[in-house]
Amino acid sequence: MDKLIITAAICGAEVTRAQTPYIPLTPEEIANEAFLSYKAGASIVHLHVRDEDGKPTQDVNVFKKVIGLIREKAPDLIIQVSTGGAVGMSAEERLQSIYSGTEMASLDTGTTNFGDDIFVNDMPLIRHFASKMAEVNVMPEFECFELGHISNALRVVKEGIINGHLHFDFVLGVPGACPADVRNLVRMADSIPSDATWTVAGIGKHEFEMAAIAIAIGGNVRVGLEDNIYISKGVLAKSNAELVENVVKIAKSIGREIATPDEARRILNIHRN
Ligand code: KMH
Ligand code: ZN
Repeated sequence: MDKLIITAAICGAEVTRAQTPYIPLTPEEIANEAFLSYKAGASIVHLHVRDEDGKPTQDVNVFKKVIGLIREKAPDLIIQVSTGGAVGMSAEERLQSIYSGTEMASLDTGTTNFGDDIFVNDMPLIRHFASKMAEVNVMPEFECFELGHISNALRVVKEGIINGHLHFDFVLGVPGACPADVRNLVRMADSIPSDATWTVAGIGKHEFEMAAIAIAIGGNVRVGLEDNIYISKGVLAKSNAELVENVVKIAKSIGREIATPDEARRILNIHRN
């Protein structure tokens, strides 16, 4: 089995200070959380950013600022910006983040219910985002909230828009989308090409259960305050690093080693810009 790639999803677009006082919002707070997660064992950070009021933004200048701050402290950490942004943002607004000097970006490969909202990712949008990422040499991570989203990702590959190594993130447990269940995870992992890699983001209380299964069967893991704000039942995580540390503990307990950022680059066949 390859070493374990841990992604830390630092703040997301939806989590508020009312839900947890530990959610980082300013560029400095986000960069510091990214650094602490890296020290704890994360090799990738999945980044959203916020504006001065703490609201989600896809402003490329804010991404550049945060990425600059992260690189001062953790120059080798792999940055993966979100192109999902927040529900209701326009496609062009969402896509700005790929022009920030990032190595990777999320590419959401299907429309889904997202709580009470609809997160829109139709095929023209998916193709457009994929081709723009290819143009600037940004590696996509296919975010799949449903089994059918894997088929959409494979369509853009078949159409020749995306080439190279394929990496998937199965986001399981979003209200309105595919539940976080071991059979669903295994079915999705069995549905991607045999030379592709995958990670799982279990949402809410499913975060560590999904992580443990992925660690055991050769997948990779995403954790972070974007996906889950609790370290255990009713106890808020004080930082993203605490969530990462817990994944490292589970991995070590069953003998799976943790990848450094450069080892993750080799596994994912990423070439730095
Ligand atoms: N905030 C969600 C609506 C991504 O980063 O690509 C979308 C999201 C997915 O977080
Ligand atoms: Zn995200």
